[in-house]
Amino acid sequence: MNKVKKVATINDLSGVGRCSLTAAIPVLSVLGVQCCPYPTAILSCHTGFDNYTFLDITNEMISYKEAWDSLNINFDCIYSGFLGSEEQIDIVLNFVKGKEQALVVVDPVMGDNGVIYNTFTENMCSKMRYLVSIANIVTPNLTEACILTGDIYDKYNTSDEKIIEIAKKISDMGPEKVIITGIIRENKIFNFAYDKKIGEFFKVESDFNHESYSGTGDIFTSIIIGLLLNGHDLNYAIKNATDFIFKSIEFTSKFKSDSREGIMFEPCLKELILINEYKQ
Ligand code: PXL
Repeated sequence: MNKVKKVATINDLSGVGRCSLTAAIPVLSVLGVQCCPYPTAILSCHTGFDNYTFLDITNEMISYKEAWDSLNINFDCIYSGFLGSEEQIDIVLNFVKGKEQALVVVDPVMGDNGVIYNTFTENMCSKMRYLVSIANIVTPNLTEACILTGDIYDKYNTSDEKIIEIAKKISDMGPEKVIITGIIRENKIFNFAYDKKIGEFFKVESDFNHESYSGTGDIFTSIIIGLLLNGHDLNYAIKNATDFIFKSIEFTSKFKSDSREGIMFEPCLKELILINEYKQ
């Protein structure tokens, strides 16, 4: 076990838009966890912008893994996010093999608001279902949860019963902890969690200002990972990740910013230090 926990963070590097690695690196670092980037692609901005460059680095990922494996680096956690091709999902599956000690967290980045990202094919969705099945923790939004289970995305039917049913279906695929993020009900937004081991289901709510910012899912999952690796429980992690995002949105909304630029979380990062230090 590492004194400072190590997270192999498989995600893209997007120059503008505060998502993926540019969210994971600062958040994990401030939580006292080492973020070891395993990049999947390099983009000038994330894909929500009208113009961006996209350098796929699938081939580099293979030699990157081989070099890491040859050094027997001991990761406490493997965290995967945006994956650009079927081959990249296979590379992640291969990377996880033989690292049974690592907590495997999969954010199945596939779509949002009922729409699948146009880089995501049906074959990639099937492979993603397999990757989810070998994860310990998954953090889909409702769109992604429905893609995983085959349920129809219906933003008007997000009753607790429906979300519990979907979370349990995902959990039956394999993961012990399923967190479904960003369920909107009028002026509130909820994150739901189901923990199969203790049979517990809970939800955390926060105010919703009807503005959707990029990258909040990546910040959320990074906070959950940092807090869990430091020994906090899931309920505490979700409550504080939700509050942190709410406070960052509150700050961001004071300015006329482009929501694709993400939330201005930088001035709020210091709060994560206090949240992390607090032990009941
Ligand atoms: O935050 C999800 C995400 C990550 N990486 C890239 C994206 C997106 C969402 O659009 O485009 C490149």
